[in-house]
Amino acid sequence: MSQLPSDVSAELNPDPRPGNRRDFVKSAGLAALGLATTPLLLSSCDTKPAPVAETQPAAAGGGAHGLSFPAGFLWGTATASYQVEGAVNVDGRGPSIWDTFSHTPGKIANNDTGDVACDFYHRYKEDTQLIKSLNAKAFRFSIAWSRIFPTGKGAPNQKGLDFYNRLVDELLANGIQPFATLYHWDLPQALQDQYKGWQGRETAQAFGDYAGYMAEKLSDRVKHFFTLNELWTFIQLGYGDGVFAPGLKLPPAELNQARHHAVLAHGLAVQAIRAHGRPDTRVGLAENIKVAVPYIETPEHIKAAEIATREFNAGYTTVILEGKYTDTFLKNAGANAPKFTAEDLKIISSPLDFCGINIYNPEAYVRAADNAEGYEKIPFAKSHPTSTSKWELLAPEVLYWGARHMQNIWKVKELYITENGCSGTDELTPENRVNDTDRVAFLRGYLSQLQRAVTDGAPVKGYFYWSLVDNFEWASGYGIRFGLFYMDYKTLKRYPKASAEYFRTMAQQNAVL
Ligand code: GBH
Repeated sequence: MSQLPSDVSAELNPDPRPGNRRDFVKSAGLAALGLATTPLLLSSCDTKPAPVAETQPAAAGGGAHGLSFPAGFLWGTATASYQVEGAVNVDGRGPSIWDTFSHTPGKIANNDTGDVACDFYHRYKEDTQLIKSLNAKAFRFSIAWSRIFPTGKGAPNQKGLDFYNRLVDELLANGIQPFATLYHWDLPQALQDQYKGWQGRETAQAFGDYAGYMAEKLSDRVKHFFTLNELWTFIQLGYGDGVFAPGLKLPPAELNQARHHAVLAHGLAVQAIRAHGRPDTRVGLAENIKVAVPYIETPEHIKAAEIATREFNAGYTTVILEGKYTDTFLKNAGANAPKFTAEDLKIISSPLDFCGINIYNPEAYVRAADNAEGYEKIPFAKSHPTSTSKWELLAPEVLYWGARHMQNIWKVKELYITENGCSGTDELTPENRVNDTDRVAFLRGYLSQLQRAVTDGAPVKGYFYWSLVDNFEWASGYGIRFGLFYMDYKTLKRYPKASAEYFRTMAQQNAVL
């Protein structure tokens, strides 16, 4: 058991019941579901088998002590640079599009900015102890490109690199594996100014160079890299809807081209990481795959959900894993389709070692339909429950189907849930407690479904809860809280929520409890 940091230990039960690690336990009666599906396509994700412990055969047990995960299942939490670091003018960091956007009045709730955020830049040691207190053995963080290359390219900034060196060393010294994301939306402002950001192919090129540099510098210690986080989100909301940085509302042809440059950047980064990283460096992506959930788990609806999922992700995961845009995608785009070469598609679909999926809510419930598409969406009920984030329609089974679709549609051999989490009202009591029963219920429900997916053979090797600590929630500012630890933004003190104790017990026992 890891030690709790002294200032928070009083908040957590210091002596949860002893570990009861068991191997893989079948959740009886559920294993048959979803197995009737046929793989549609070959994937580029399966070329390098993972050196990860094999799932153990079923052992005795189940029931009283919860639903177990296989031995070696990785429990972690996640954050992103702009959301937690603060220290925006420190040690030579260049400005990013999120500095510009958050400082534009009216763009962010309450006009909040990431100037201070959680001050993770200075408190990463304290936060490493929080991670350790959760019994988490992995931490997913992102690197601020403009700390390394203040203008996106050119001469690297040693002081920026040194911060990530210190962070990685601190994590490793505490038995926590670093999983590094190279881009979580904080594009160097200079690249936005010079090339119109992702509208310019040059930005993709610069990203490849930066990725190669990071692999060269960190891959002696960082073994897992993610290229870009959630291409859908930063392209659609940043360049299409204008609600995220850089706040553009591009017409379809230009939006499609920007999206193409982002997937190209992913491929160039994969190649650069292979070229410059140590031979055992492993690379994947972290995409918020749009999941179609079969509204009844019968073969025909499951099939419909697979068809729908492949189309929902046509401009992102599908082209990355298949090396082509789907016919429907190109037909719908018509004259606005992106311009690309066969060579681009080869780069975009460079083989990956694993896939990360960020999953919160389904894109849609679907059913089989006798139409050209082969599926139809069932609109969400107005009363469908959400978290305090109104977009977060709650449906624990989305975690099951996200994992199963990756396995069945694209034959992915190694998967991580790179984000999953729940926002809540999170009030601090006079005793400094946060009774986030909603988040505990969320974790129990979603992780039960994840355990079912693993039991049914989905190759999920780990789970990263979003987020370690409340942080800058983009356009929603600090009003929306996702953390296992509560942030008092006035004092920058962190307090464990009830969900932190819940998580640490699950991580310790490797089971849903
Ligand atoms: C993730 O996105 C992000 O990777 C992470 O940085 C973020 O903090 C976390 O989720 C929680 O939101 O502003 O109403 O237009 C999850 C997918 C896509 C969900 C964008 C919120 C914005 C809705 N997100 N969406 S809105």
